[in-house]
Amino acid sequence: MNILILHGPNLNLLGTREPEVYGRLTLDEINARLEAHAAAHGATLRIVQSNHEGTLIDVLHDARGWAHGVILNPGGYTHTSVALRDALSAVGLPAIEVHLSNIHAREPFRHTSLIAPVCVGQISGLGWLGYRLALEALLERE
Ligand code: CA2
Repeated sequence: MNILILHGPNLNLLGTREPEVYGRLTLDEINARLEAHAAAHGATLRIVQSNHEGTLIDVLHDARGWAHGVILNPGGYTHTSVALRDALSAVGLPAIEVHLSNIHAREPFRHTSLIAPVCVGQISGLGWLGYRLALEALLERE
């Protein structure tokens, strides 16, 4: 099973600031844990981080050709990007939205996700573990 993991804007800064909100792990450390979990379950990951909306959309379009599922943390685009939602909807792959922090316990502008309605589900507030749980969920689906 091939899975795309997509990290949105500013997530490359993980581990450098705001550990009380986003945890202490760097993005590379999170990715290494996910790679280890995937390998143990015979799954292949492609992991991409981008700070650019268009790049995230291009990567989603490309995933149509090879991925069986998508795990994405759209970062701030969660709350603003109709274009990213349209792209995810267009590719038609099962997707799980992940947030490190609990977006529903934060500022009101973070309570709405434009992406969640085109996902199988959303995991929010469980830190890096949310990604692993999303991976487990996608692996169970097939
Ligand atoms: O909780 C999440 O995972 C978010 O997707 C993170 C986004 C935020 O805009 C969403 O509302 C919730 C922000 C990512 C910023 O990442 C940073 C990491 C370290 C230091 C500063 C920012």
